[in-house]
Amino acid sequence: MALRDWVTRLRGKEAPPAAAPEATPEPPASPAAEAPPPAPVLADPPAPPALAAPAPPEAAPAAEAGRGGWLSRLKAGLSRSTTKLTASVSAIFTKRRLDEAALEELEETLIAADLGVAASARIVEGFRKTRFGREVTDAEVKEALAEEIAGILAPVARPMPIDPAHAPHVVLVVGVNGTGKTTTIAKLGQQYREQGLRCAFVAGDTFRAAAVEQLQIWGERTGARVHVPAKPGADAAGLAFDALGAAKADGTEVLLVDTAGRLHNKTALMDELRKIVRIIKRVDATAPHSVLLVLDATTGQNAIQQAKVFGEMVDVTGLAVTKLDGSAKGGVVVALAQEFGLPVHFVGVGEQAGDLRPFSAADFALGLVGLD
Ligand SMILES: Nc1nc2c(ncn2[C@@H]2O[C@H](COP(=O)(O)OP(=O)(O)O)[C@@H](O)[C@H]2O)c(=O)[nH]1
Ligand SMILES: [Mg+2]
Repeated sequence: MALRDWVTRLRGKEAPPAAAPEATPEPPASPAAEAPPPAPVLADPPAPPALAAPAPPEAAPAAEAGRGGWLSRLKAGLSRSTTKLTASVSAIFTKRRLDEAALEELEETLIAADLGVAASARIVEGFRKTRFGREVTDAEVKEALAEEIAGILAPVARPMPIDPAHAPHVVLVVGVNGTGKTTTIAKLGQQYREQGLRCAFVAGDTFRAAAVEQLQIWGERTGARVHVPAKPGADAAGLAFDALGAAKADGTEVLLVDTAGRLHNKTALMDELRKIVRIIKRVDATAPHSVLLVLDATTGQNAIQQAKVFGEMVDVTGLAVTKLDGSAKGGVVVALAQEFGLPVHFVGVGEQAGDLRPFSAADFALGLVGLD
């Protein structure tokens, strides 16, 4: 099948990006959405936030301009990962028969590009079945590689379902310090607000004053109520309990709960996260409705380790993979998909509010191997 055909087919098969509930109208495609003004860097709050709608969802017909911008940013972001992979592929396959030695080299290249042992073996197996013994060019290999990678990613490219009927839908955001939890919450808060949802934040990383302040500033800007600890180090579970009670009373539709990420004290962190979940359930037995694990793509195999550890602590329902801009280890997303099969809800490709995007398997696979 021609590359274009399967990309189209694949995009068609993918679930649509996380969207506002049916009752909520799409944000208007303002001209600003096509040429976004400089948006604020979330970690550096003084600049006012760009309140222009984010690029419209990929499926929307009017989305082409926004889509192009997003794609080029993803590609630019992935370029360091891409170079690592494609240089080796080109070196191995310059009009060469796809024999055992070539397959072995390919497998090593994929492992070196952080795709993980299992995914690399699966991809090479696909090559063995369909192309063994044939003479191939590096261009053909890249296309086939993109197809195999997209096949691994497609099942996990799923939006994070938000059901405001939970009143509120509670999202517990977990992950190691520095991966981008607070930033991701701020970005989500802004995006949900633009979709017309009423959001509130819980500054549950109570020991870090900067995290509390960061959320307070973003709360002011996005109109989200921010539940802050009475004093530094206050009990995060108690804070979450009070916040959920207040959210039920004031009609909040999405409650985003920040948490601590001190992995060096694993037992204490596990106790803290489990306590938050337990206490939240006293207010709403169905909560938390989403447990979003934030992973930093620049950490490569550490992200795999973190997914394991956090998976033991709490019932992670999906992933956000941040810092894909400038990571040379973007291939780790393939390893995550193969190993855990958890939905990848979002990818982060920058520090601005619009830089948190739904994950598209086809775009990511093409970007990773450097194809348009
Ligand atoms: N380049 C880039 N930086 C990011 C991204 N997501 C978060 N950051 C930055 O990573 C740093 C840590 O983020 P923060 O949200 O404070 O992490 P937390 O400790 O998990 O809450 C901040 O400087 C963020 O601006 C991303 O997708 N790309
Ligand atoms: Mg934080």
